[in-house]
Amino acid sequence: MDPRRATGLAVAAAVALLSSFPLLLASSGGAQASREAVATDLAWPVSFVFPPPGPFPAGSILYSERFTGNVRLLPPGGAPPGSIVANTTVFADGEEGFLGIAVASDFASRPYVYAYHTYLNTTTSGPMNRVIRWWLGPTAPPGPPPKEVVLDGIPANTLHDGGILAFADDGTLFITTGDASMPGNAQDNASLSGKVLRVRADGSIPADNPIPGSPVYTLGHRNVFGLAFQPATGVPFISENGPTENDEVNVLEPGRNYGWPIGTGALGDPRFADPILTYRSVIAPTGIAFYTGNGSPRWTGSLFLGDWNFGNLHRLTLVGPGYRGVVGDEVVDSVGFAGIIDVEDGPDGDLYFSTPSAIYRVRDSGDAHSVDPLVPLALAAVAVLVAFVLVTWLRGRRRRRPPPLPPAGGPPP
Ligand SMILES: [Ca+2]
Repeated sequence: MDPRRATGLAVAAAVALLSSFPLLLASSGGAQASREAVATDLAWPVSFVFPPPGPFPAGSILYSERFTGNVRLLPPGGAPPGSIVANTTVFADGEEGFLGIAVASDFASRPYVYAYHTYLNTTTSGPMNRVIRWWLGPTAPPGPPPKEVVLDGIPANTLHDGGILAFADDGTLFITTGDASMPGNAQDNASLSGKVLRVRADGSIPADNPIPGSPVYTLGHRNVFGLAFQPATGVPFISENGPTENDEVNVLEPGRNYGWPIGTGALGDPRFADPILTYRSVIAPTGIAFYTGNGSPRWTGSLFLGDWNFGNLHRLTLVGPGYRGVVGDEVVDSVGFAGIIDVEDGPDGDLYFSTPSAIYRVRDSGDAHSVDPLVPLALAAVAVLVAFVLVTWLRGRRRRRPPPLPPAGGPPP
């Protein structure tokens, strides 16, 4: 090899290694957030909400307990686990149980708490998921809060039960479901499996749903544990769990098909809506929330996403029309495996998340970078060393090369 070409190759290798630093920085994580426990020793707070002030003091948290069927109230500064304000009988196996909880923006005047839970259906003698609501306002006569069924008949299974609830700005309730281990049902609009559903607060079907008379809003989902509305546009975003690859973040458009089980990730097929972000190696994404507070100004407008497999809290920076361009994905906090379940934007300007045993408050610690400054220096040293070894080796090879052979075809002179 020509020595100038060899040197050029070595330099190119070093430059390639060095140029990967911004990527390493962008995808690395660490303690960019400071974390404070709000409540510990909790029993699986799968979902929590901050109800608007009214029936409960400002800053109160209502949360679901996955195995007990309890809704608990944790007032600000109150002792965990808080008091039981409602209960339903749950069937809990695998991913089943008491999952989602939600309140509408008119909670102060209409104090309904909504819940998504698995129960044992006596007609089918099997588990089923449904959405119920309790009235937490004054009751007469006194007793447990009155309970109503909002939407029933959502297939349940040990795996893939979805179960996240959230109200849109227009007062409609969005409900995420899973494919309940029957992947084909995600493509069948007659089934409530593998969908995102939209109903009115009383469970009736909005007149402007994409399929007349049906709660189906989008189809082709495998299992959805995260749902949040972009604050400027009101458009719903979801996180979605892939099988052994391709976890997704999707922007929901009414009536669109998100591909499962025909394919996952960006399919580039006009029949399907592509995700705005795909994790090729699965992280098991859970709760998502847009941060609107001012306690951590650098975070304002970002979409936060929790994951189960690593317990990482991701901050996604979104740009462009409809906030569909993901230009940053930083891990700002991490609690390890059996990680984050719900992520919520707090009314006090801070961000919150839950784990199987706790609810935490997190805030931007103000660190410029979450990466140890020694990491880029060490990588630069490695790049220089690689270049040096490569050049030295190629020069050595050139010196050891035997003298040129005489031209073929005749005896030596
Ligand atoms: Ca998809």
